[in-house]
Amino acid sequence: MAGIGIVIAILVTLVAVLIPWLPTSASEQMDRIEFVYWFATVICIAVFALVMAVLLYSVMAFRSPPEDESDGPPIHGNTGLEIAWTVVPAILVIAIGVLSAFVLSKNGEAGPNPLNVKVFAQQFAWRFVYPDDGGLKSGELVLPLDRTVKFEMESADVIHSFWIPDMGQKQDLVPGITTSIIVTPTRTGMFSLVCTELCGVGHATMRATVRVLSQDDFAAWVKERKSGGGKPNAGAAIFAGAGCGGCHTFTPAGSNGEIGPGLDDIVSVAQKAGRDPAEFVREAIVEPGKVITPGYQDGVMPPNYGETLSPEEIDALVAYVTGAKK
Ligand code: HEC
Ligand SMILES: [Cu+2]
Repeated sequence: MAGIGIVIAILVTLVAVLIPWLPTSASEQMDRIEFVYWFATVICIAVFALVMAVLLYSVMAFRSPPEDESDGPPIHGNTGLEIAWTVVPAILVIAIGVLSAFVLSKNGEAGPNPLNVKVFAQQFAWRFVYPDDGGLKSGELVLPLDRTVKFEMESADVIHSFWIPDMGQKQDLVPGITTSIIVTPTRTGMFSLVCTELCGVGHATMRATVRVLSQDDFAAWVKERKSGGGKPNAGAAIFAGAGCGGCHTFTPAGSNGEIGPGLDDIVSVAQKAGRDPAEFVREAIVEPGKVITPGYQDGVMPPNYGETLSPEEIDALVAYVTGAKK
């Protein structure tokens, strides 16, 4: 019986270890979440192996011969066994519960000096604001390595949900309230932020890139973005800050989003349609539902840039996208 149990435990362990069920952890919080998973998985493997060993052994050892149709002997149970199979699982479940509660509370700790980042979600785009860095705006989530980040999140319309799979933590954004979540990145590189709450037709496209930089590179990025927010590149800063690059490929901005049409040839697209490029782009930004680019869906591009951006910001953006000035 012990032999069967060991074979089953080895087989199931191989399934657990050899298949990459989870992404490689990129945050302290994800490390703790993985630990809880492994803790529960080891318990599950032990219980599964024990139950299967007893079951398979019994099927083979107590098999009745084909001609035997008599009833089995009446058995009244076994008090010792029943206590054991009630108490042991109770202890295991409580252990998983206590460990989970501990990890949940640890993962909610921001520490003494977190970097604050505000997250704004709306159908179907993410925007990020860095209040500690003079209200810097970005459509890409850029984070420093090994620094705890506290996200404060708001939704402008429906319920969205913030999830960076490699970093484990997940939190809903609910209209009318501010929710928060803590992440401490432990690996540099590019990751994806996805919306995990079905929020409308564009839900599947509601993604943002997450870039984790060393602390020095992060400081350099902040500096560059702050100086880029001045007069000459105002359009570029707004393009980046409003999240346009998440959906549109635009070479001057270095963006490669593929959810909306590429904007590199926007001037000739407008001219072919017999329109003034600036007017065409302005309309596309302020009233995206008015003319839908063939092959793309209505209702994906956020409809309220006319309200969230000031008239000067829209002017700068139109000039930038049409290449009117650098
Ligand atoms: C969530 C994705 C998304 C975001 C964010 C987004 N767009 Fe769009 N955009 C689209 C889609 C999809 C279309 C095509 C459908 C349509 O015309 O509404 C589009 C169309 C356009 C067009 C017309 C293109 C053409 O070839 O006709 C322009 C110009 C444009 N967007 C500019 C912008 C700018 C500038 C921003 C940032 C302020 C922005 N978009 C943000 C998805 C997005
Ligand atoms: Cu969403």
